[in-house]
Amino acid sequence: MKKIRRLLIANRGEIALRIMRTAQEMGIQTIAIYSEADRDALHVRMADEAFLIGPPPANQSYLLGDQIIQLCLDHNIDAIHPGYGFLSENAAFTRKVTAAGITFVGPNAESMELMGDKISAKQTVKGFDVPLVPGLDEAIDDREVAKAVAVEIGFPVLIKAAAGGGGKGMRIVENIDEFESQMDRAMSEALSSFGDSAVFVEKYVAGPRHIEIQVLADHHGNVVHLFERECSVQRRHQKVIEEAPSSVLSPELRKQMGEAAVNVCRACKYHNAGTVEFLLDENHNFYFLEINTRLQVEHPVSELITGLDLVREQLLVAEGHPLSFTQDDLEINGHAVELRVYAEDPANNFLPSVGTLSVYHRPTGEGVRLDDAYEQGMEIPIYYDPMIAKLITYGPDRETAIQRMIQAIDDYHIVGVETTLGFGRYVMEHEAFTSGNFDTHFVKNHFTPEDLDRELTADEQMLIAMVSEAALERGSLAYKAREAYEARGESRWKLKR
Ligand code: MV4
Repeated sequence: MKKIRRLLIANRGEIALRIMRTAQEMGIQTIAIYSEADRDALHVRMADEAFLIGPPPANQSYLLGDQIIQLCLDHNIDAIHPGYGFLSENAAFTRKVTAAGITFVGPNAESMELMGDKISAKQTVKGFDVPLVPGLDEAIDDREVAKAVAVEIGFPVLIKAAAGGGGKGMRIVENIDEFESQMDRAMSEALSSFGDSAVFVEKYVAGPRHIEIQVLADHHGNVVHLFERECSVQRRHQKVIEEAPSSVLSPELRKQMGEAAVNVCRACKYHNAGTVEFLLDENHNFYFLEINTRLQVEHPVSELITGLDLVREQLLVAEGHPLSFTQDDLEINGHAVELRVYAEDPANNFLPSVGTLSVYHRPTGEGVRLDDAYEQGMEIPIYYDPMIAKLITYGPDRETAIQRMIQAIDDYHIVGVETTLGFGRYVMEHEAFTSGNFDTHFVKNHFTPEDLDRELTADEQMLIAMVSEAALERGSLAYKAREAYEARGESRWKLKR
């Protein structure tokens, strides 16, 4: 454990900027890496030093662990912060970093390995007072044995791939007649997707909420939780909106889930920041799913309600400091909501919509935080995640946070790509969301593209007519006219009333 003087951020985009901001506040020198697609990116400009690492594809740049380690050795760099994605949950990389004498700002390789596999995660937490979904905690390949287990658990059951993640390789089985065929499919899917046919069987929890607990553990045996985040509004396992606290947890349930999350950390000897994921069923039973061994995209909502800077805490823990507070020192203040703003078209099945940000006007105001890495005129590269920004609002209560979110969405002008801003506005005004009565099926149950509609003014309609006419006559002029129209910043999606 040693003081961090020079920190390499093995990431890009908003999270690289987010990490640099805190590191610089703490007097730590920041070193960026970048791909050829990111020569003009803000994380390169903002860092004290920056190194080109390779061509745009991540496997030729941001994922080149050995080169990144060599760069640290060559340039006297003490520590690596991996951010999220890329190398952040790669146990082999973590092990090599540590072996090279470099501080990895995150948990150790052993807890990543134990928790990376769903079956070993279940086995690890056994005996640590962590509630699990009824079912198996071992891989099974005998269909008859598996069927008997399913009957015992009771249908519907869920067959999951041991190596699976993000919902891949899961099969719901409604009744015994479908069991064998679904098990065969699950196993061949698991083999082709993960190179491992191991599956296990669990009770299917219908209509669950996804509640996760932020945890923080130092190297001196102190583990605390920073309460929950509600992440049920997601689409195909991609989170869209997160908030803290959840509107359905009683103080008693919050305490129980927090303690279970701390127990998960103790079970795998966890260090640094992590997130323990739970399912919460309609009767408010909760079940451990997995632990994400990284700083998460949605960490800002926890920062806003606790007043902590999670990156600062991560760096202090990595330097070997004990946590400077106990569980009893922590309390929830206010309410925070986050919207992930993606360059995706909600009207077109959320297809990526990359291009140049011809207009980029950021919202400001009381209780508004925007974590982004773009400026007007920049291009969104096709090589990486199409997230443009995280729009986070905070207020003394949930209603205020939601109202501020709606206002901030209206003040946020993005032209040049389609975005999920209008979709976010739709959710913020939806009765199921405002009442707090929603689950992981919210988007599927409540959203169709027809819910979004453009509100066009008379002169916009006129302009479109002119543009269309010109388009018929001469191509390039039409393009210019369209650009002029878009530059007015009025092509945002709005809620149909
Ligand atoms: C479940 C479940 C219902 N019952 N397990 C999806 C991702 C993976 N980490 C676990 N997932 C689920 N596991 C049982 N026994 C429902 C889901 C699930 C889900 C979980 C969290 C957030 C969104 C989800 C969307 C669909 C299904």
